[in-house]
Amino acid sequence: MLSRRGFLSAAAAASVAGGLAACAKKSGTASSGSSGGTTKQITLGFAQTGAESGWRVANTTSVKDAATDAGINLKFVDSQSKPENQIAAVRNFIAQKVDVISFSPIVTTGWEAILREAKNAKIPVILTDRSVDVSDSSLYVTLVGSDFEAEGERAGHMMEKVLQGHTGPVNLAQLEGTTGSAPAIERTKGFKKIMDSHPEWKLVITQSGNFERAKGQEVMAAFLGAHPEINALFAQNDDMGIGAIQAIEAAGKKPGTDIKIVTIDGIKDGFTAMAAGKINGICECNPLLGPQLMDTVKKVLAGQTLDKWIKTQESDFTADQAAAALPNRKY
Ligand code: GZL
Repeated sequence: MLSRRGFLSAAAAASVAGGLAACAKKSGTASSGSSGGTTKQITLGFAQTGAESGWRVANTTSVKDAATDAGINLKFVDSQSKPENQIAAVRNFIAQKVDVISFSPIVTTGWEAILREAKNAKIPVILTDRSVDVSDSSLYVTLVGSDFEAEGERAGHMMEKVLQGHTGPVNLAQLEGTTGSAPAIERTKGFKKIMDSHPEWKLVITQSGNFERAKGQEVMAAFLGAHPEINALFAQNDDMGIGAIQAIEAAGKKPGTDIKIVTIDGIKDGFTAMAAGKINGICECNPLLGPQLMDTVKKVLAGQTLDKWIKTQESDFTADQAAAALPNRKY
């Protein structure tokens, strides 16, 4: 199985090496549901992961609002965080002969068969947010989303910044996202690169909090029971970090002071916690992918050749920037 980075560079090489025909095919120049790009309204089938976090709720709003603005008929399914539901939704879109299918895969594996069914039905697939591990790069046209490994590295550098002036051992805890999901796999990988460059950092414990606030609180409480020496936390999304704050305070410690905290996403609640000094740094992961997705849908149906990965732009914020940034946060 190719890694995401290896897989994408192979796909890019393939297209550069004269695979334009393949790209045209990948870009889904025609679809069984379209009438050759005339005035027929585009129908997009979108299978969302669920509503596990503030990030996901903002992402859903962005997709729905952008479909309305673009005049695209959106068939939206909430997969309730169950991969089997998501696959069933995609199969249903195929049966309905939608023009394009898009989804944010809950986990990276298990997609080969259903993506082949979509390809055989000549319905182009656009991934948003998260990627899949497949051996055949033509099974989807492109991914519109963030570079999660880079986000993990950014979080590592943010932790370096936050720990400046810290003396003594660094006893790290990590709250991972949904097991088997691209963001969890790749953020862990990116953060580890930076962590491994610091012999004085020790990862005392790591476990999934499933990107959920309540689970983050539950797991962090267990962490602190087993390792009271923890003095730094990397939470792979704001919601788990906010849950962890509740556990840290329940243990009689000061989040942001006794335990330095770095998270990823940048939702309003994360900025509010950071403005209160309870989170020390946030690496943004932009959920507002709707407009980019609708633009990509139209380009695919117009037969345009697209890059295999359309990356989203995002920034990093430290606690001193939180109060000023908060009023401008869009999600
Ligand atoms: C990242 C996205 C992750 C967010 C979480 O792009 O897949 O899933 O970081 C969300 O908040 O649940």
